[in-house]
Amino acid sequence: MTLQAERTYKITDQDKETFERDGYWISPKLLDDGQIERLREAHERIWSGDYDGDGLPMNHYRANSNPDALRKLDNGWWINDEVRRTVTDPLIGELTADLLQADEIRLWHDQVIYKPGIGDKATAVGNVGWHQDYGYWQCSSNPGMVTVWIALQDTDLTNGGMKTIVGSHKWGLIPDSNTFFNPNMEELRDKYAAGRDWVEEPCILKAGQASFHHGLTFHGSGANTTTEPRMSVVAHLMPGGTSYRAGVQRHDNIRLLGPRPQQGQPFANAYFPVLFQR
Ligand SMILES: O=C(O)CCC(=O)C(=O)O
Repeated sequence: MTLQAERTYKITDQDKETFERDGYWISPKLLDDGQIERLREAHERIWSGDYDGDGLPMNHYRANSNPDALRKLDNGWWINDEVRRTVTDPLIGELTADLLQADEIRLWHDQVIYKPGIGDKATAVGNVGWHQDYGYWQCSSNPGMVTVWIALQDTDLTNGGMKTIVGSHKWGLIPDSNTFFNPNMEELRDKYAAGRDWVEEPCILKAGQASFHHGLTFHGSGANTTTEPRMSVVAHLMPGGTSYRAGVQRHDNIRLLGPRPQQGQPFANAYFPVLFQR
């Protein structure tokens, strides 16, 4: 029996407690089967270079030409209408606003991520190293942004699902935690876990479910040992009023503020669309 999408779901006190205690919360199924299928087709189109409109994504990354390597791009919403519909979905915005008790939610940027299935090959090129998202986003005033990771197939550890470190959002920003692209999970765990309570929890999701994690929550993912790809669309969301912190760290979003960004300038133009406002 397929699950129904819960398009009218409201955050409960218990959901909020879970998010605040653990640093992440798993939603019910938010996307219906038609939308999941369209997003899977969007992946196929995107990876073959078939874009909506005449533009390009903000970034396109592939570790190397190895077909087993992780593929991802940032700001798929610039080049695919279905990704745009998903990462600007008012429901995702409202759930995030309720988790954060914020009045407005905007898109910081998105990611389209494809992790090939490698079966029993011994390679780490599909891994996502343990990291904190805010390790990349220190040019923003708010470490408490939220990443919404949406599964486009049932996802668990066999197909390289994410793991989160329970409660790690309470550790603050750990130096040099921008290690998404370091596939050596053991080395990173040893570095970050030292003297801390390191509890790994798998994010087990049905297709159309999402995990919402805090910008300081450590997370990463290992090999996809199946023979099918693991596909996802990810919306990184920020509360309204999130602004530029000058002189800390480079990020491609800074240039979207214009040629002379100013300390304290809100990320609040058309590159950062509003998903939800009270
Ligand atoms: O797709 C993954 O395994 C990790 C993605 C991630 O780091 C993120 O969405 O913040």
